[in-house]
Parts: sequence; structure tokens; C-alpha cells
Amino acid sequence: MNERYMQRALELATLGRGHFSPNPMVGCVIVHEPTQRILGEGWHQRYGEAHAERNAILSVRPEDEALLPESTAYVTLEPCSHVGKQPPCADLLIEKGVGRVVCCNDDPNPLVGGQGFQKLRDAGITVERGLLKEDGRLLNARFFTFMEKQRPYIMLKWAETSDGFIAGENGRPVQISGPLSQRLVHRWRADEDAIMVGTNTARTDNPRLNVRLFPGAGKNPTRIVIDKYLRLDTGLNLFDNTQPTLCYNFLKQETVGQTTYVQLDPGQPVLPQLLADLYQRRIQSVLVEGGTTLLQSFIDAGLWDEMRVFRSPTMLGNTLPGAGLKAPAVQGRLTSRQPVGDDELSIYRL
Ligand code: AOF
Ligand code: ZN
Repeated sequence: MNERYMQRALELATLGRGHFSPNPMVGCVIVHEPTQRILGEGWHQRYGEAHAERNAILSVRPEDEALLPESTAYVTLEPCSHVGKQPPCADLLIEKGVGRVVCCNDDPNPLVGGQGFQKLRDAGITVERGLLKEDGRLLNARFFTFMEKQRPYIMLKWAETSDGFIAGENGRPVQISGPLSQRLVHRWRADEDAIMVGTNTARTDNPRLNVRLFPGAGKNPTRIVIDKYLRLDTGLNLFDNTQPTLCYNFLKQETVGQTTYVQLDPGQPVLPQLLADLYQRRIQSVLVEGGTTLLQSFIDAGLWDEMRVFRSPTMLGNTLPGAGLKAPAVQGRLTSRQPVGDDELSIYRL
């Protein structure tokens, strides 16, 4: 097994970024073993379209097809065995007579779950699993969380002052992070299926939750807000019908324009119900942008996967002694720290 080829397959997989959800990102490299020549490469470009293996096979020149029995397909995920929007990749690899298949991760999708490997083995193809599996899990953290925990991957994002404040007194909005950080957040928004804010933030910040500061970043995500008793003004930017918006509440279930009101049971905890509904809607990832109450309720429920914290050099305590709202306490393990303009971005993972 050659790690370099799997590294290449992982790199190819990332080319599907922004278009794959709710599928995983998958890459495939086909290598002729005796000559170590790459015969084909492919990746899953877009949800609903051809899988990585098919694209890799399609890229093999007709005169090279005879070399496939002496070749290895390096695939970042177990080849599928089911008929979904696409025919099974395992069948294609068998039909083309590929000699060996090396994979990074097993497919957690219950429709596949080991049957892809079984099909290949039954056809006499050598299968090897787990090459660079940690890298593969990191690449598709959203997909694995979605499949294994049956809820979207949750990123909690906030900006805090150097003295630990997230907002002014009573949640009054204060610009804490710098312009580069704001642009970066708009880019992140395009990468995720949904962006969420709480009732207070919707009211006080009146956010639009789109990607306007980063033209070309990609699609605008679905917006999510909790408004238990439907007290928010329908004139807020969130309800301007420019993007799909989900409003979770206790009072009604209906769709008006691009806004869908989803009724929750007031007798049950809100977040698990909301996440179960997002799972049904196949929303694979959510970026939670505040405010403090909402962020803290995700933290208290242990329902999060990443914390992304911007720390700015500004101070609030000095100018408004004791009059600010404190940021949540970080948890998990620090996995990266980098400067973004004058701010410092730290990412923590569970
Ligand atoms: C692969 N190669 O490149 C991808 C796979 O509806 P479909 O047919 O697109 O199937 C989607 C499922 O197939 C998805 O949930 C995951 O289990 C697997 N994705 N499998 O062999 C690929 N993208
Ligand atoms: Zn497939």
C-alpha cells in the first residue's frame, strides 16, 4: 500500500467541497502496480452525480483498460454496494476487473456498511482497509457525524474581547472581530448547510446570514432560528424570503414563501427535537453564530463538535466596567490557532 496515492485521493476528494452534502467527499486514484503509473483519477463532484470511482474509471484511456487487473484503486471511502442516485461502484470495479482496492474509511451509511467490501471480496478482488483513516475521518467529519450520531455536525462560533466579553450590557451588539475575520466567517457559511442564531441575536443584530462579504464563496446556507412563541418581528432580515429559513417554535407548522415554521413539542427539550428534524431534512452541518444563551445551551447539552473562537485585541471591561455579557468557556482540545488580521482564531474539537 502506498500512502502517497491515498494522499492524492484525499486531495482530489476536497475538490468536491461546497457541492457534496449530504454525501461525503470522495476521491479515487487508479494505479498500475508493475509500472507505478497513474491510469486514472476522479472525485465525487456534486451531490446526485457520478461517484469518485466512476469518474476515475471514465478517465482511464481505452488502451489502458487492459491494465486494470494489474491495478489498484485507492479510494477514500468503501465503494458503495447499493443503488442510490448512482449505480453501485463495487459493481463497476468488478466489471472493469480492477485487481485490488485500498480504502481509507468504511462507509457508515447503513445502506453500504461493509457490503461494498463483501461484494468486492466475493468477486476475488483483494481489499485493504484503513489506510490514512484518521485523515479520512477528518475530511468527512460532517458526513461521519451525520451518519453515526444521526444529527448534523455542529460548529459553535463566536468572537470575544481580550477580557472575555461576547457582547455589551444586556446583549447589546458590539463589533468585536475585525473585517478579515468577518469575511472568513462568510466563507465558512458557504461551506455549511445551515447557519443558526437564537431569538435574542435575531432581534438585536437583525442578521442576514448570507455570504455577501465573500463574493464567489458559494451558495447561501439555510438559516435557522428558534422563536418559541413567534415573538420575532416578521420584518426582520431573516424572514426576507431571500434564502430558505427554518423557524422552530411551539405554535405552528407551515411554510410561507421561503420560511418554514416547524412546530416543536414544548414538553420535550428543544435542541434534540430540532436536531432530529434537521437530520430528517438531511442538513449535514450547522454553524451556530450565537448568542450566548444558544451557544451555552449547545455546550450544556454536550451537542457540539467544534468551537471556533475569534479573540480580538479589544477590551470591553475597561470602557464599560462589569457591563458586558461574558463569552462561554471553551472546552475540548485546541486543534489550531492562527492569526486572522488583528484577531486570533482558535479551533477546539471534542
Ligand atoms: C462511493 N463513492 O464517490 C461516494 C459514495 O445516492 P448516491 O448513489 O449518490 O449514494 C450516496 C451514498 O453513497 C452516500 O450516502 C455514501 O454512503 C456513498 N457515497 N460512495 O462509493 C463516492 N460519494
Ligand atoms: Zn459509489
